[in-house]
Amino acid sequence: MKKCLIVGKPNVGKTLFMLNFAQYLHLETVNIQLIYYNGVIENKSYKITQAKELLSSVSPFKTMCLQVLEADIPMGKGKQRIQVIDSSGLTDGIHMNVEMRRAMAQTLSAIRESDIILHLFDISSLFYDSPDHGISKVDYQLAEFGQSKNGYVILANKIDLIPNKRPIVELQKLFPDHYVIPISAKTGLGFSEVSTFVRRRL
Ligand SMILES: Nc1nc2c(ncn2[C@@H]2O[C@H](COP(=O)(O)OP(=O)(O)O)[C@@H](O)[C@H]2O)c(=O)[nH]1
Ligand SMILES: [Mg+2]
Repeated sequence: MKKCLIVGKPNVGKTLFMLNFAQYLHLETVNIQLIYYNGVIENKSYKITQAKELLSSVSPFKTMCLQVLEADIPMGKGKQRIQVIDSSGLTDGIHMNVEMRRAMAQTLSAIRESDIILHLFDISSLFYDSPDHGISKVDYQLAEFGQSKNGYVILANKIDLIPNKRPIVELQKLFPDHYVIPISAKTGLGFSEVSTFVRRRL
């Protein structure tokens, strides 16, 4: 089964995206497999609404393992089952907390093993005073890695929070070689484009 990994810095909306995208793909209940860096696996089953309350949060670093669910991507008259994988946020430098370091290392190996990489940015938090608009090194590194990968795409998330299109244009300028899809993990805007992107790479 093809693997579709969601990556990005903490708090950009990875977990909310996974759950609302699963709902968009008609899942009402999600069976989530939690895979910890030490190999421990837990299986949980939630209603989507319940999962959103429990798993997506205003406090960063809520997700400390890989969270895997299976969903069907529509393909013409049929569909294809894929794994959608939510990961722990990546940050620059070496994190103080050893558990976090291990969770991030786990995310890095998942990047190598995945067929499709959805790289999320929080478009509402770009600032224009610095030349790189406050985008971190790890985001640039991921984008660079993405150049060698056909299934890599940037998702410019939280567009429901921006007053105009400028942040989207600026982000596209920073990553001219990549396809950027504006989305809102909260409202579902842009989900059909994401679904089309995924379908074309299966
Ligand atoms: N307004 C808005 N808030 C969002 C969006 N996506 C995520 N959030 C909020 O951002 C916070 C972090 O989301 P979460 O999914 O936990 O981020 P993660 O750390 O990347 O998994 C939560 O409070 C979400 O409700 C979005 O598209 N629009
Ligand atoms: Mg999360």
